[in-house]
Amino acid sequence: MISRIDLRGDALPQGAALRALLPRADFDVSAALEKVRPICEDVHHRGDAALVEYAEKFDGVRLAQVRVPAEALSKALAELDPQVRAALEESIKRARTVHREQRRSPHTVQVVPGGSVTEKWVPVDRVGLYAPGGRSVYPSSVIMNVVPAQEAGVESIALASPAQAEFDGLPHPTILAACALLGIDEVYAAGGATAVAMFAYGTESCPPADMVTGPGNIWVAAAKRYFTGKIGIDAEAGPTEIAILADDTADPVHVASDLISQAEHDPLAAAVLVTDSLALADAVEKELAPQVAASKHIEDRIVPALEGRQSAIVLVDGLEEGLRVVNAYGAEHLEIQTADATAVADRVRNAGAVFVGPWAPVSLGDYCAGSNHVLPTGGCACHSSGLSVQSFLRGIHIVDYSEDALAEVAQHVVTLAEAEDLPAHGAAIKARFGWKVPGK
Ligand code: HSO
Ligand code: ZN
Repeated sequence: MISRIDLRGDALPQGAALRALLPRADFDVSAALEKVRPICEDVHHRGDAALVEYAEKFDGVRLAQVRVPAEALSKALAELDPQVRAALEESIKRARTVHREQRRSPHTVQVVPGGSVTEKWVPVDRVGLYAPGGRSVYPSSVIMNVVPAQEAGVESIALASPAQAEFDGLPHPTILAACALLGIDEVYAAGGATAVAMFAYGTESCPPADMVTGPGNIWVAAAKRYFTGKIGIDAEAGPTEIAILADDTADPVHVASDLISQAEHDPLAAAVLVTDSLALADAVEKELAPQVAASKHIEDRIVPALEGRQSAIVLVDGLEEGLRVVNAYGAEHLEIQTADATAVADRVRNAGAVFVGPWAPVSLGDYCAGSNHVLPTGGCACHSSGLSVQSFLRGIHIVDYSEDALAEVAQHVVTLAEAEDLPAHGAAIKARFGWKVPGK
């Protein structure tokens, strides 16, 4: 059911060579880009009319309007199962507790007497958040996007999620209820690339946004790539990934269930176990079969995900090698199930989020740890972070120099300007001192 990659024996290669030995899905965003380009441009030129047409084509439903009426939001909240409501509220509370601490205060550095640089943090004015709605209807992702934006102080927050035929062209009621719980009243029934284009260009019913964040399928990722440089995006999210670094102290029942938990998302989801224990590898493999058989999304997602080339059990000589492998892989989620898991986790450099020990499974982080579940995939954890308050802030330098402070450094500015053959740069200094360099 899951393949093995045996890296025992020989010395492990370095960096990219090691990465090339590790499993990963093909996620060809550039091919999808060609397909989303005309759709995005159509939304640009025809606005709401295009959104209505695409909802009919892709979601099989005729929209009465693109913007979700306020009554639909309050109705969804009123009809929400009380247990789901309580769980969403707990998830929101914990996410707020963590994200509130990520706010940043302005910071001033006195470079010289009379010369200072302050960095102030300003939230993006308006963001569009995307919550998927096809195979995956995740109110938890609404929380993971909305909470950091709100805690960052973003004033205008809109959310889009695909129209659902079974709900008369509205997004899924649990998505709407989550919005209502979070105080988001600007919601649109728009899906995939069309939603990203709606936020990027604006339409008659939706003002344009400065930034779009949120998970999604390959079409959402392609649309985000299309708009890179025009608006802010968080990341091109790919299929979800779990890597587990485990030794012979790990419980194979837990390891197997955690691998399956993320395989459940998508046939392209990746489940990777890295271990120096052949006994654990065998036990996990044995344990997978009955657990998979007892799961829900067996044939359409879990089996193809576990059997796909993106998933594997990777055998290594020891913990040191295991750490090198997981650092080269840069998983979206990395569980450490080893002796002294805290010390091992401390040595992880590349991962979207690290889950330490037997009581912190990825499912906890998906819903109720307080951490964010919008995380870098596809190895992007080697250079990027998950969604946070910081994602919605811009740091602006405020440069404040007095006449004396400028005079003191004027010669250096003029010298560097001349060295770069940019004399007008130097002239902008001299003009302030009677066309001379002060002190000369
Ligand atoms: N594991 C997914 C997020 C999610 N899980 C949503 C359940 N619902 C990507 O981090
Ligand atoms: Zn998940």
